[in-house]
Amino acid sequence: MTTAPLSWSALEEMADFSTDAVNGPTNAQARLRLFGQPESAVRVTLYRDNHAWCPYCQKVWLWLEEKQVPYRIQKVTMFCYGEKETWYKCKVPSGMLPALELDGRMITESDDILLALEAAFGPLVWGMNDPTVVPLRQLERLLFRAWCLWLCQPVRSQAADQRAGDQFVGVVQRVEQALASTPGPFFLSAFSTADVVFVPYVERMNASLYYYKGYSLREENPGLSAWFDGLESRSTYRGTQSDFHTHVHDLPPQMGGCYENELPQTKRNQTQVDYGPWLGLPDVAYPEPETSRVEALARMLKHRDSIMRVNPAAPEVIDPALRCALTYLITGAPCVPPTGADRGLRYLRDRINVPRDMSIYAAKRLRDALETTAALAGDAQPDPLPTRHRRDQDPANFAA
Ligand SMILES: N[C@@H](CCC(=O)N[C@@H](CS)C(=O)NCC(=O)O)C(=O)O
Repeated sequence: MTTAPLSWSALEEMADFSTDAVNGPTNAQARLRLFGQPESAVRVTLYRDNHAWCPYCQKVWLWLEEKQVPYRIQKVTMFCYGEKETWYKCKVPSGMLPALELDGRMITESDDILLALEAAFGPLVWGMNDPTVVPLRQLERLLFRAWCLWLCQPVRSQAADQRAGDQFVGVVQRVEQALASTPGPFFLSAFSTADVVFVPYVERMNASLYYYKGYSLREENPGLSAWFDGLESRSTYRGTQSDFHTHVHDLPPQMGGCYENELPQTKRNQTQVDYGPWLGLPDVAYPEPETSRVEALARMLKHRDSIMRVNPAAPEVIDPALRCALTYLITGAPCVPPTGADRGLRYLRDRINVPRDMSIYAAKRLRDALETTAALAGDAQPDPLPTRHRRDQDPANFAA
């Protein structure tokens, strides 16, 4: 049975979702984090990317959240998304992120930032220069280089791709040994700086190798699988966690290209990441919270004007079409959108960004609602996402 789209005000009434961005769980929307302390306690400003995507920013972000150091957040545009803010170039002429102001002193380079934070607030269990952490930091860089060699070199032949993959898996075996050599799921006997250092790129490796190489890092390696599960037991990590779709389409401009192989598994993985079903992908394993749909609804309603303004479909098409998708999202009743809405709904499906816009399960539910509703109108797909830049995501179009 199909239904008529709910009005915006009826949808508003159903969007009963609120969180405390300042003192509640880790989230990508906050501009201030206090952890229950007074604002006068703030000594730190983190300059990070608008898209909550930059891996080096995630490292510092997670550290601050774990240590519960009160801080402000200033968001800056990355080059491939749009124009870098002039005020930021005055502070950091290279425009690079992250940067951190600590007691009025500007620091760049994520490792130097963590060292400065450790000096001011103490280490996250074991510090960056601890003799147990240093070899793990070196192993992380080794893994990073093997990943780049596999992912970011044009595929000359399947044999060459296989060799680069074998080399990467060889380094993964060393990571597995490191994880197996301590009790618990983490790199040392408790969650620490060592884990924070691995998080950003291992999360991006998991996504990109699944999509471009047909290789499931999380599923094929028991130590890393347990490590991801351990991370997901922490609300700090969940707040910074992205999904496969976001990563695989954000990485190419940042990395100068990601190159797929021709394995049938790669094609299957790409189909699932791009067209669904999104539930069941190995980008998350903790149980879905009951609030995922209502969270997606609330986030959509907050930004609906900008979302509709940048959509390629005409306003008189995308307005009811979006209400149809949100009606399905929140009631489960299919709602047929106007003719011609399929492309516009899928344009949005491709641009939900985790965790910038919402958490991972909320995004999966919303992608599903958009795709299910689009399919009732037709099979038109939007243009493929750009791979050399992401100016379709220019934050200037979404400024409050
Ligand atoms: N070595 C630096 C690397 C930082 C870096 O590469 N940042 C990238 C983003 S991930 C950046 O700011 N690029 C400029 C831009 O995209 O605007 C660090 O550890 O902080």
